[in-house]
Amino acid sequence: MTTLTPVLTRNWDQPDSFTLRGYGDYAAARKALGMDPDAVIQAVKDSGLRGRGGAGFPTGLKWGFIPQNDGKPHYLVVNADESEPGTCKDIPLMMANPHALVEGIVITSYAIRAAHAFIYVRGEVLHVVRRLRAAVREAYDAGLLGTDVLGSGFDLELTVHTGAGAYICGEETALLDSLEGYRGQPRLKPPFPAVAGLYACPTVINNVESVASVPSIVANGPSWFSSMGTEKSKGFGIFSLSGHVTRPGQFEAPLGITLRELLDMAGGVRAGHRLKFWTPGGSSTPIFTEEHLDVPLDFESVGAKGSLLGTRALQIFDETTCVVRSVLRWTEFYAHESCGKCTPCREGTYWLKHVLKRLEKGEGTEEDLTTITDIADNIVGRAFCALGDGAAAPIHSSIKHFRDEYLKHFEVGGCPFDRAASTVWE
Ligand code: L3W
Repeated sequence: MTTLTPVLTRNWDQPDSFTLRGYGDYAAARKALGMDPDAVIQAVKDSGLRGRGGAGFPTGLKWGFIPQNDGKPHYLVVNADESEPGTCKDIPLMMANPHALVEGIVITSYAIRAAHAFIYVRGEVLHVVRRLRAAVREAYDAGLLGTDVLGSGFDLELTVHTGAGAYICGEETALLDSLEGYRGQPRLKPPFPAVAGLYACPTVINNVESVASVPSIVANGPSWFSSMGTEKSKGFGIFSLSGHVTRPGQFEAPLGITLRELLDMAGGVRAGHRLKFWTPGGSSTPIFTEEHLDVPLDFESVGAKGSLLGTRALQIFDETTCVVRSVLRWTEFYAHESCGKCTPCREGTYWLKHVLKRLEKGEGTEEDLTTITDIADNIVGRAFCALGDGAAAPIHSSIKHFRDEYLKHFEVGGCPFDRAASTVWE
């Protein structure tokens, strides 16, 4: 039986967890600042930490891409634009434990030789913005940021920048455009940000949870971190359980834990109901069903079953949920959030939304299933960024697992679910 591994969530229930006094004395940053920056990068490489924002790219490898002695400024940008439907880990982390992030920023910036770091956070989450700014102020006052950090000779400025609330700005290059003051739209890659990022300078962009995990790696050593998790998916991560679950919330556990185990800890699917479908990593990842309850939640195992670990946003739906309506809701989100830069995503999400609306009302035909599959097929791999592929994920997977439920909508001429009574459709 896998157990929880509270590291980032360790002090979340303490009333002063978000203050410097409640957090600690930045012992990991003190240790890192006494090391050679390359040794810090090597430690993160050895730990096996992979990006916690969705793609799982090796963090130490990404840091190692930053060219040295190039005469250009280097930047660290923390992607705190959490907005994927179901994803709710970075916001509670920044609320309860902002100093883990700030300490991670000090260490990461030192390793990649950056003198200026940014946290790009969603502007709507004003409570988080205030919490971050208070933590940053505390860190400056304590000599943990600014000139000559902790007497090491290393200088670091940290800016908290608020976005205006567009999902696309969580895509790393759109985020950079937004941070530079332009409309947030993805850039063509390569060049990757590690070569030409913010202001065309070498830039590391990491997710909040990735950076916040770094102090524990420096403090405890890479082998401590790599002793947890699976062969290729090392360490721990925050799994967010939401939806039809008895005790929703964030569960920090080694990668490779299963939904069955997590549900046991969360009190199971809400009383009197059973699991129908779920997302392993947010709405951009193909849906799973009951047959996937024992799939280890690591990058490889989830991938082998046709989905993605993504942000470990486990949205749980019981048998009272209409899968067609859920997919329609997600698709409306993607159509609204498509930035419009590329045709497959802009037009594809628009048409998916309209055909799905017809299907959900029971006014469609079986041919419409072919149409939405065709539209989704023409988005995957053809869109400028991952938003398009994400929009297609629930379409393909819901038709694969729940084709009969789509057909039932035409047969009864409407949605067969009684939403008000939340009854079971048989
Ligand atoms: C230098 C190379 N750098 C890759 C870097 C690249 C990026 C990272 C991963 O998508 C996923 C997406 C969503 N030289 C490099 C290189 N890099 N090759 O590595 O890159 P990539 O392209 O694999 O992924 P991505 O575009 O960063 C992220 C999925 O996450 N997702 C969404 C999550 C949403 C949130 C949120 O709301 N905050 O996290 C959920 O599944 O679909 O597949 O840094 O530059 N040769």
